[in-house]
Amino acid sequence: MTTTTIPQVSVAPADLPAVVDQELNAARFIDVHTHLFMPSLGNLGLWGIDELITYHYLEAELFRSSTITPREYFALSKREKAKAIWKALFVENTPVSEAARGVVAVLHALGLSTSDLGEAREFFASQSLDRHIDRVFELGGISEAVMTNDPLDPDEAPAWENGAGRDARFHPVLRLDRILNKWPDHWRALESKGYQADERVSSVTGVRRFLADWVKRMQPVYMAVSLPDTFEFPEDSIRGRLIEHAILPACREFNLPLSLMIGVRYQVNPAIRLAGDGVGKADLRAVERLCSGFPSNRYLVSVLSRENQHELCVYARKFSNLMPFGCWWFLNNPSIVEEITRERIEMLGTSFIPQHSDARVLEQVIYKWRNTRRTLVPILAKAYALLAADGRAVTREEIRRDIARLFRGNFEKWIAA
Ligand code: RAT
Ligand code: ZN
Repeated sequence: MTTTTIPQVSVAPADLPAVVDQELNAARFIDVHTHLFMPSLGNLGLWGIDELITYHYLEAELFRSSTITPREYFALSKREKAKAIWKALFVENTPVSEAARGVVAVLHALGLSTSDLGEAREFFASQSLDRHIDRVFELGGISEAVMTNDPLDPDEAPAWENGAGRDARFHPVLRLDRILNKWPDHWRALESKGYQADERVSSVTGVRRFLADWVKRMQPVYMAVSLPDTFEFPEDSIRGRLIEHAILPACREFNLPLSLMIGVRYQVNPAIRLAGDGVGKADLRAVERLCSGFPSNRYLVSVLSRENQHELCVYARKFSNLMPFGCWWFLNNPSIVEEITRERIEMLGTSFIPQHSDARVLEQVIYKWRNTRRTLVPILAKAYALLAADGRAVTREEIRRDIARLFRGNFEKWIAA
Protein backbone atom coordinates (compact mmCIF):
# COMPACT_ATOMS: atom_id res chain seq x y z
CA MET A 1 0.00 0.00 0.00
CA THR A 2 1.37 3.46 -0.84
CA THR A 3 1.15 6.24 1.71
CA THR A 4 -1.46 8.06 -0.40
CA THR A 5 -3.94 5.17 -0.36
CA ILE A 6 -6.86 5.82 1.96
CA PRO A 7 -7.75 2.53 3.65
CA GLN A 8 -11.35 1.63 2.84
CA VAL A 9 -13.38 0.00 5.55
CA SER A 10 -15.68 -2.88 4.72
CA VAL A 11 -19.30 -2.54 5.75
CA ALA A 12 -20.26 -4.94 8.56
CA PRO A 13 -22.99 -7.37 7.45
CA ALA A 14 -25.44 -5.99 10.03
CA ASP A 15 -24.98 -2.47 8.64
CA LEU A 16 -25.57 -3.39 5.00
CA PRO A 17 -29.31 -2.55 4.83
CA ALA A 18 -28.73 0.89 6.37
CA VAL A 19 -25.74 1.69 4.15
CA VAL A 20 -27.52 0.52 0.99
CA ASP A 21 -30.54 2.58 1.99
CA GLN A 22 -28.40 5.69 2.54
CA GLU A 23 -26.58 5.27 -0.75
CA LEU A 24 -29.76 4.60 -2.74
CA ASN A 25 -31.29 7.73 -1.26
CA ALA A 26 -28.21 9.87 -1.89
CA ALA A 27 -27.91 8.82 -5.55
CA ARG A 28 -29.71 10.76 -8.28
CA PHE A 29 -31.06 8.37 -10.90
CA ILE A 30 -31.72 8.76 -14.61
CA ASP A 31 -35.29 7.71 -15.39
CA VAL A 32 -34.66 5.97 -18.71
CA HIS A 33 -38.27 5.72 -19.93
CA THR A 34 -41.20 7.97 -19.08
CA HIS A 35 -44.16 9.58 -20.81
CA LEU A 36 -43.36 12.99 -19.32
CA PHE A 37 -42.75 16.04 -21.50
CA MET A 38 -40.53 19.06 -21.12
CA PRO A 39 -42.63 22.23 -20.67
CA SER A 40 -41.39 23.71 -23.96
CA LEU A 41 -43.47 21.05 -25.77
CA GLY A 42 -46.62 22.80 -24.58
CA ASN A 43 -49.42 21.27 -22.57
CA LEU A 44 -48.60 17.65 -23.36
CA GLY A 45 -47.10 17.00 -19.94
CA LEU A 46 -49.62 15.73 -17.41
CA TRP A 47 -49.40 16.73 -13.76
CA GLY A 48 -51.58 17.34 -10.71
CA ILE A 49 -54.13 15.44 -8.69
CA ASP A 50 -56.84 14.87 -11.31
CA GLU A 51 -54.28 13.40 -13.72
CA LEU A 52 -52.80 11.25 -10.95
CA ILE A 53 -56.19 9.83 -10.05
CA THR A 54 -57.25 9.20 -13.65
CA TYR A 55 -54.02 7.30 -14.52
CA HIS A 56 -55.02 4.42 -16.76
CA TYR A 57 -53.68 1.89 -14.24
CA LEU A 58 -56.39 3.21 -11.87
CA GLU A 59 -59.07 3.40 -14.56
CA ALA A 60 -58.65 -0.36 -14.99
CA GLU A 61 -59.20 -0.77 -11.26
CA LEU A 62 -62.26 1.51 -11.21
CA PHE A 63 -64.29 -0.86 -13.37
CA ARG A 64 -63.65 -3.65 -10.88
CA SER A 65 -64.91 -1.67 -7.89
CA SER A 66 -67.76 0.41 -9.32
CA THR A 67 -70.86 -0.19 -11.39
CA ILE A 68 -70.04 2.72 -13.69
CA THR A 69 -69.70 1.56 -17.31
CA PRO A 70 -66.79 2.59 -19.54
CA ARG A 71 -69.24 4.49 -21.74
CA GLU A 72 -70.56 6.49 -18.76
CA TYR A 73 -67.06 7.05 -17.40
CA PHE A 74 -65.49 8.30 -20.61
CA ALA A 75 -68.36 10.78 -21.12
CA LEU A 76 -67.36 12.59 -17.89
CA SER A 77 -65.06 15.61 -17.59
CA LYS A 78 -61.56 15.04 -16.14
CA ARG A 79 -62.66 16.38 -12.74
CA GLU A 80 -65.74 14.17 -12.68
CA LYS A 81 -63.68 11.15 -13.68
CA ALA A 82 -61.24 11.85 -10.86
CA LYS A 83 -64.14 12.21 -8.42
CA ALA A 84 -65.59 8.86 -9.50
CA ILE A 85 -62.25 7.06 -9.08
CA TRP A 86 -61.52 8.81 -5.79
CA LYS A 87 -64.90 7.69 -4.41
CA ALA A 88 -64.61 4.10 -5.63
CA LEU A 89 -60.96 3.38 -4.92
CA PHE A 90 -59.98 5.76 -2.12
CA VAL A 91 -63.15 6.27 -0.07
CA GLU A 92 -65.34 3.19 -0.52
CA ASN A 93 -62.32 0.89 -0.70
CA THR A 94 -58.91 0.92 0.93
CA PRO A 95 -56.26 1.99 -1.61
CA VAL A 96 -53.92 -0.99 -1.14
CA SER A 97 -53.13 -1.69 -4.80
CA GLU A 98 -49.75 -0.47 -6.06
CA ALA A 99 -51.25 2.26 -8.27
CA ALA A 100 -53.72 3.47 -5.65
CA ARG A 101 -51.14 3.48 -2.87
CA GLY A 102 -48.98 5.54 -5.20
CA VAL A 103 -51.43 8.45 -5.15
CA VAL A 104 -51.49 8.33 -1.34
CA ALA A 105 -47.68 8.32 -1.24
CA VAL A 106 -47.46 11.35 -3.54
CA LEU A 107 -49.91 13.39 -1.44
CA HIS A 108 -48.04 12.44 1.72
CA ALA A 109 -44.63 13.28 0.23
CA LEU A 110 -45.94 16.72 -0.74
CA GLY A 111 -47.14 17.30 2.82
CA LEU A 112 -50.83 17.08 1.94
CA SER A 113 -53.70 15.24 3.55
CA THR A 114 -54.10 11.78 2.00
CA SER A 115 -57.88 11.95 2.24
CA ASP A 116 -58.84 15.45 1.13
CA LEU A 117 -59.32 15.76 -2.63
CA GLY A 118 -60.28 19.46 -2.35
CA GLU A 119 -57.08 20.39 -0.52
CA ALA A 120 -55.00 18.55 -3.11
CA ARG A 121 -56.74 20.38 -5.96
CA GLU A 122 -56.03 23.73 -4.32
CA PHE A 123 -52.39 22.85 -3.79
CA PHE A 124 -51.74 21.84 -7.39
CA ALA A 125 -53.64 24.83 -8.77
CA SER A 126 -51.22 27.11 -6.92
CA GLN A 127 -47.99 25.56 -8.25
CA SER A 128 -45.82 27.06 -10.96
CA LEU A 129 -44.86 24.16 -13.22
CA ASP A 130 -41.18 24.84 -13.71
CA ARG A 131 -40.32 25.02 -10.02
CA HIS A 132 -42.73 22.19 -9.28
CA ILE A 133 -40.80 19.91 -11.70
CA ASP A 134 -37.57 20.61 -9.79
CA ARG A 135 -39.25 19.78 -6.49
CA VAL A 136 -40.83 16.60 -7.83
CA PHE A 137 -37.53 15.40 -9.34
CA GLU A 138 -35.83 16.10 -6.01
CA LEU A 139 -38.49 14.12 -4.10
CA GLY A 140 -38.24 11.27 -6.60
CA GLY A 141 -34.46 11.30 -6.44
CA ILE A 142 -33.95 11.69 -10.19
CA SER A 143 -31.84 14.19 -12.06
CA GLU A 144 -33.23 13.55 -15.54
CA ALA A 145 -36.20 11.92 -17.22
CA VAL A 146 -36.17 10.39 -20.68
CA MET A 147 -39.28 11.26 -22.69
CA THR A 148 -41.28 9.42 -25.38
CA ASN A 149 -41.56 11.57 -28.52
CA ASP A 150 -43.41 10.27 -31.54
CA PRO A 151 -42.73 12.50 -34.57
CA LEU A 152 -46.05 11.39 -36.08
CA ASP A 153 -48.05 12.53 -33.07
CA PRO A 154 -50.03 15.46 -34.48
CA ASP A 155 -50.22 17.05 -31.02
CA GLU A 156 -46.46 16.98 -30.55
CA ALA A 157 -44.74 17.30 -33.91
CA PRO A 158 -45.55 21.01 -34.46
CA ALA A 159 -43.79 21.99 -31.24
CA TRP A 160 -40.59 20.30 -32.45
CA GLU A 161 -40.99 21.75 -35.93
CA ASN A 162 -41.25 25.19 -34.35
CA GLY A 163 -37.94 24.64 -32.56
CA ALA A 164 -38.98 23.64 -29.02
CA GLY A 165 -36.27 24.76 -26.59
CA ARG A 166 -34.12 22.14 -24.88
CA ASP A 167 -34.40 21.39 -21.18
CA ALA A 168 -31.47 19.70 -19.43
CA ARG A 169 -33.90 17.78 -17.19
CA PHE A 170 -35.52 15.96 -20.11
CA HIS A 171 -34.01 13.81 -22.87
CA PRO A 172 -35.91 13.11 -26.10
CA VAL A 173 -36.53 9.66 -27.57
CA LEU A 174 -37.59 9.04 -31.15
CA ARG A 175 -40.57 6.74 -30.71
CA LEU A 176 -41.48 4.61 -33.70
CA ASP A 177 -44.84 3.06 -32.79
CA ARG A 178 -46.86 4.87 -35.42
CA ILE A 179 -44.32 4.10 -38.14
CA LEU A 180 -43.70 0.47 -37.22
CA ASN A 181 -47.03 -0.69 -35.83
CA LYS A 182 -49.51 1.47 -37.74
CA TRP A 183 -47.85 2.17 -41.06
CA PRO A 184 -51.12 1.81 -43.08
CA ASP A 185 -52.64 4.66 -41.02
CA HIS A 186 -49.58 6.90 -41.12
CA TRP A 187 -47.60 6.60 -44.34
CA ARG A 188 -49.66 9.41 -45.84
CA ALA A 189 -48.47 11.72 -43.07
CA LEU A 190 -44.90 11.14 -44.28
CA GLU A 191 -45.92 11.64 -47.86
CA SER A 192 -47.71 14.89 -47.03
CA LYS A 193 -44.45 16.21 -45.51
CA GLY A 194 -42.58 15.51 -48.73
CA TYR A 195 -41.07 12.09 -47.95
CA GLN A 196 -41.42 9.32 -50.48
CA ALA A 197 -43.80 6.71 -49.00
CA ASP A 198 -46.40 4.19 -50.09
CA GLU A 199 -48.60 1.63 -48.46
CA ARG A 200 -46.39 -1.37 -49.30
CA VAL A 201 -43.07 0.31 -48.43
CA SER A 202 -41.65 -0.38 -51.88
CA SER A 203 -38.64 1.76 -50.91
CA VAL A 204 -37.25 2.87 -47.55
CA THR A 205 -35.51 5.97 -48.90
CA GLY A 206 -38.25 8.32 -47.71
CA VAL A 207 -38.38 6.77 -44.22
CA ARG A 208 -34.61 6.99 -43.92
CA ARG A 209 -34.75 10.69 -44.79
CA PHE A 210 -37.61 11.23 -42.36
CA LEU A 211 -35.65 9.54 -39.55
CA ALA A 212 -32.50 11.50 -40.38
CA ASP A 213 -34.37 14.81 -40.26
CA TRP A 214 -36.01 13.93 -36.94
CA VAL A 215 -32.76 12.74 -35.39
CA LYS A 216 -31.26 16.08 -36.31
CA ARG A 217 -34.27 17.97 -34.94
CA MET A 218 -34.79 16.04 -31.69
CA GLN A 219 -31.31 14.75 -30.93
CA PRO A 220 -32.80 11.70 -29.24
CA VAL A 221 -30.88 9.49 -26.84
CA TYR A 222 -32.32 6.38 -28.49
CA MET A 223 -35.08 5.18 -30.82
CA ALA A 224 -37.90 3.09 -29.33
CA VAL A 225 -40.89 0.97 -30.11
CA SER A 226 -43.38 -1.12 -28.17
CA LEU A 227 -44.14 -4.47 -29.75
CA PRO A 228 -46.80 -7.16 -29.46
CA ASP A 229 -46.30 -10.59 -27.89
CA THR A 230 -46.48 -11.95 -31.45
CA PHE A 231 -43.43 -9.94 -32.57
CA GLU A 232 -41.13 -11.90 -34.83
CA PHE A 233 -37.87 -11.04 -36.51
CA PRO A 234 -36.94 -11.36 -39.28
CA GLU A 235 -40.40 -11.17 -40.73
CA ASP A 236 -41.75 -10.57 -44.20
CA SER A 237 -44.04 -7.77 -43.09
CA ILE A 238 -44.05 -4.00 -43.28
CA ARG A 239 -42.66 -3.82 -39.76
CA GLY A 240 -40.02 -6.47 -40.43
CA ARG A 241 -38.79 -4.72 -43.55
CA LEU A 242 -38.82 -1.30 -41.94
CA ILE A 243 -36.81 -2.52 -38.93
CA GLU A 244 -34.22 -4.27 -41.06
CA HIS A 245 -33.82 -1.76 -43.86
CA ALA A 246 -34.66 1.60 -42.26
CA ILE A 247 -34.52 1.56 -38.45
CA LEU A 248 -31.42 -0.57 -37.81
CA PRO A 249 -29.33 1.22 -40.47
CA ALA A 250 -30.47 4.62 -39.12
CA CYS A 251 -29.51 3.58 -35.57
CA ARG A 252 -26.09 2.57 -36.86
CA GLU A 253 -25.68 5.76 -38.87
CA PHE A 254 -26.51 7.99 -35.89
CA ASN A 255 -24.97 5.67 -33.29
CA LEU A 256 -28.24 5.31 -31.36
CA PRO A 257 -29.49 2.31 -29.41
CA LEU A 258 -32.88 0.83 -30.28
CA SER A 259 -35.25 0.19 -27.39
CA LEU A 260 -37.64 -2.72 -27.83
CA MET A 261 -40.50 -3.10 -25.37
CA ILE A 262 -41.99 -6.47 -26.17
CA GLY A 263 -45.09 -8.32 -25.05
CA VAL A 264 -48.17 -6.10 -25.32
CA ARG A 265 -51.50 -7.62 -26.33
CA TYR A 266 -52.94 -4.41 -27.69
CA GLN A 267 -56.54 -3.55 -26.88
CA VAL A 268 -57.84 -6.82 -25.50
CA ASN A 269 -60.64 -4.61 -24.12
CA PRO A 270 -60.98 -1.52 -26.35
CA ALA A 271 -63.91 -0.21 -24.27
CA ILE A 272 -61.53 0.83 -21.51
CA ARG A 273 -59.17 2.56 -23.98
CA LEU A 274 -55.63 3.14 -22.70
CA ALA A 275 -56.33 0.69 -19.88
CA GLY A 276 -57.37 -1.98 -22.37
CA ASP A 277 -53.98 -3.49 -23.30
CA GLY A 278 -52.92 -6.87 -21.95
CA VAL A 279 -49.78 -8.99 -21.84
CA GLY A 280 -48.59 -12.11 -23.61
CA LYS A 281 -45.46 -14.23 -23.57
CA ALA A 282 -43.24 -13.42 -26.54
CA ASP A 283 -40.81 -15.53 -28.54
CA LEU A 284 -37.46 -13.97 -27.65
CA ARG A 285 -35.73 -15.68 -30.55
CA ALA A 286 -36.56 -12.38 -32.28
CA VAL A 287 -34.19 -10.65 -29.84
CA GLU A 288 -31.55 -13.33 -30.43
CA ARG A 289 -31.72 -12.78 -34.18
CA LEU A 290 -31.51 -9.02 -33.83
CA CYS A 291 -28.51 -9.21 -31.49
CA SER A 292 -26.64 -11.82 -33.51
CA GLY A 293 -27.67 -10.68 -37.01
CA PHE A 294 -26.95 -7.01 -36.36
CA PRO A 295 -24.07 -7.03 -33.89
CA SER A 296 -23.14 -3.40 -34.43
CA ASN A 297 -26.57 -2.28 -33.24
CA ARG A 298 -27.16 -1.78 -29.50
CA TYR A 299 -30.48 -2.75 -27.94
CA LEU A 300 -32.29 -1.76 -24.78
CA VAL A 301 -34.90 -4.44 -24.11
CA SER A 302 -37.79 -4.67 -21.66
CA VAL A 303 -40.23 -7.57 -21.80
CA LEU A 304 -43.71 -7.36 -20.33
CA SER A 305 -44.34 -10.99 -19.54
CA ARG A 306 -43.01 -12.40 -16.28
CA GLU A 307 -42.38 -15.66 -18.14
CA ASN A 308 -39.89 -13.97 -20.50
CA GLN A 309 -37.64 -12.47 -17.81
CA HIS A 310 -35.26 -15.39 -17.32
CA GLU A 311 -34.76 -15.86 -21.07
CA LEU A 312 -33.94 -12.17 -21.38
CA CYS A 313 -31.17 -12.57 -18.79
CA VAL A 314 -29.81 -15.59 -20.64
CA TYR A 315 -29.73 -13.64 -23.90
CA ALA A 316 -27.98 -10.74 -22.16
CA ARG A 317 -25.27 -13.22 -21.10
CA LYS A 318 -24.83 -14.20 -24.75
CA PHE A 319 -24.94 -10.79 -26.37
CA SER A 320 -23.09 -7.79 -25.01
CA ASN A 321 -25.09 -5.53 -27.35
CA LEU A 322 -28.22 -6.27 -25.27
CA MET A 323 -29.11 -4.19 -22.21
CA PRO A 324 -32.13 -5.41 -20.22
CA PHE A 325 -33.98 -2.57 -18.55
CA GLY A 326 -36.87 -1.96 -16.21
CA CYS A 327 -39.75 -3.90 -14.73
CA TRP A 328 -42.37 -2.60 -17.06
CA TRP A 329 -46.04 -1.72 -16.46
CA PHE A 330 -47.78 -4.82 -14.98
CA LEU A 331 -44.43 -5.92 -13.57
CA ASN A 332 -43.81 -2.78 -11.54
CA ASN A 333 -45.11 -4.27 -8.30
CA PRO A 334 -42.81 -5.02 -5.35
CA SER A 335 -43.28 -8.81 -5.44
CA ILE A 336 -42.38 -9.06 -9.12
CA VAL A 337 -39.68 -6.39 -9.10
CA GLU A 338 -38.03 -8.30 -6.28
CA GLU A 339 -38.05 -11.57 -8.18
CA ILE A 340 -36.81 -10.07 -11.45
CA THR A 341 -34.10 -7.94 -9.87
CA ARG A 342 -32.68 -10.80 -7.81
CA GLU A 343 -32.57 -12.93 -10.93
CA ARG A 344 -30.82 -10.19 -12.89
CA ILE A 345 -28.19 -9.59 -10.21
CA GLU A 346 -27.53 -13.32 -9.95
CA MET A 347 -27.14 -13.67 -13.70
CA LEU A 348 -25.77 -10.30 -14.81
CA GLY A 349 -24.08 -8.72 -11.79
CA THR A 350 -24.53 -4.97 -12.17
CA SER A 351 -24.63 -4.95 -15.99
CA PHE A 352 -28.33 -4.06 -16.43
CA ILE A 353 -30.72 -1.15 -15.76
CA PRO A 354 -33.02 -2.21 -12.92
CA GLN A 355 -35.90 0.17 -13.39
CA HIS A 356 -37.59 3.03 -15.20
CA SER A 357 -40.73 4.76 -13.93
CA ASP A 358 -42.90 4.84 -17.06
CA ALA A 359 -44.50 7.86 -15.37
CA ARG A 360 -47.29 9.46 -17.38
CA VAL A 361 -48.05 12.04 -14.72
CA LEU A 362 -45.17 14.09 -13.34
CA GLU A 363 -45.65 13.39 -9.62
CA GLN A 364 -45.70 9.63 -10.21
CA VAL A 365 -41.90 9.71 -10.24
CA ILE A 366 -42.12 10.37 -6.49
CA TYR A 367 -43.88 7.15 -5.58
CA LYS A 368 -42.44 4.95 -8.31
CA TRP A 369 -38.84 5.76 -7.44
CA ARG A 370 -39.46 5.61 -3.69
CA ASN A 371 -40.98 2.17 -4.15
CA THR A 372 -38.05 1.08 -6.28
CA ARG A 373 -35.59 2.18 -3.61
CA ARG A 374 -37.61 0.49 -0.88
CA THR A 375 -37.73 -2.79 -2.81
CA LEU A 376 -34.05 -2.61 -3.76
CA VAL A 377 -32.65 -2.13 -0.24
CA PRO A 378 -33.05 -5.74 0.94
CA ILE A 379 -32.16 -7.13 -2.49
CA LEU A 380 -28.82 -5.33 -2.74
CA ALA A 381 -28.08 -5.83 0.96
CA LYS A 382 -28.66 -9.57 0.54
CA ALA A 383 -26.36 -9.72 -2.49
CA TYR A 384 -23.56 -8.05 -0.49
CA ALA A 385 -24.25 -10.21 2.58
CA LEU A 386 -23.88 -13.36 0.49
CA LEU A 387 -20.66 -12.02 -0.97
CA ALA A 388 -19.34 -11.22 2.53
CA ALA A 389 -20.30 -14.69 3.73
CA ASP A 390 -18.33 -16.10 0.83
CA GLY A 391 -15.25 -14.13 1.84
CA ARG A 392 -15.39 -10.69 0.16
CA ALA A 393 -16.91 -7.87 2.19
CA VAL A 394 -17.70 -4.63 0.32
CA THR A 395 -16.98 -1.01 1.17
CA ARG A 396 -19.44 1.86 1.11
CA GLU A 397 -17.58 3.22 -1.90
CA GLU A 398 -18.20 -0.01 -3.78
CA ILE A 399 -21.89 0.08 -2.94
CA ARG A 400 -22.02 3.68 -4.18
CA ARG A 401 -20.20 2.71 -7.38
CA ASP A 402 -22.62 -0.18 -8.04
CA ILE A 403 -25.70 2.01 -7.52
CA ALA A 404 -24.26 4.68 -9.81
CA ARG A 405 -23.62 2.04 -12.46
CA LEU A 406 -27.10 0.47 -12.20
CA PHE A 407 -29.10 3.68 -12.15
CA ARG A 408 -26.96 6.03 -14.27
CA GLY A 409 -23.73 4.66 -15.68
CA ASN A 410 -25.09 1.71 -17.65
CA PHE A 411 -27.50 4.02 -19.43
CA GLU A 412 -24.98 6.81 -19.99
CA LYS A 413 -22.52 4.33 -21.43
CA TRP A 414 -25.17 2.77 -23.67
CA ILE A 415 -26.29 6.04 -25.20
CA ALA A 416 -22.77 7.40 -25.57
CA ALA A 417 -21.03 4.26 -26.88
O1 RAT B 1 -47.05 1.80 -18.97
C1 RAT B 1 -47.82 2.42 -19.70
O2 RAT B 1 -48.28 3.51 -19.38
C2 RAT B 1 -48.25 1.80 -20.99
O3 RAT B 1 -49.48 2.29 -21.30
C3 RAT B 1 -47.38 2.09 -22.19
O4 RAT B 1 -47.34 3.46 -22.42
C4 RAT B 1 -45.99 1.63 -22.26
O5 RAT B 1 -45.27 1.99 -21.15
C5 RAT B 1 -45.32 2.11 -23.53
O6 RAT B 1 -44.38 2.90 -23.45
O7 RAT B 1 -45.76 1.68 -24.59
ZN1 ZN C 1 -44.04 3.50 -21.50
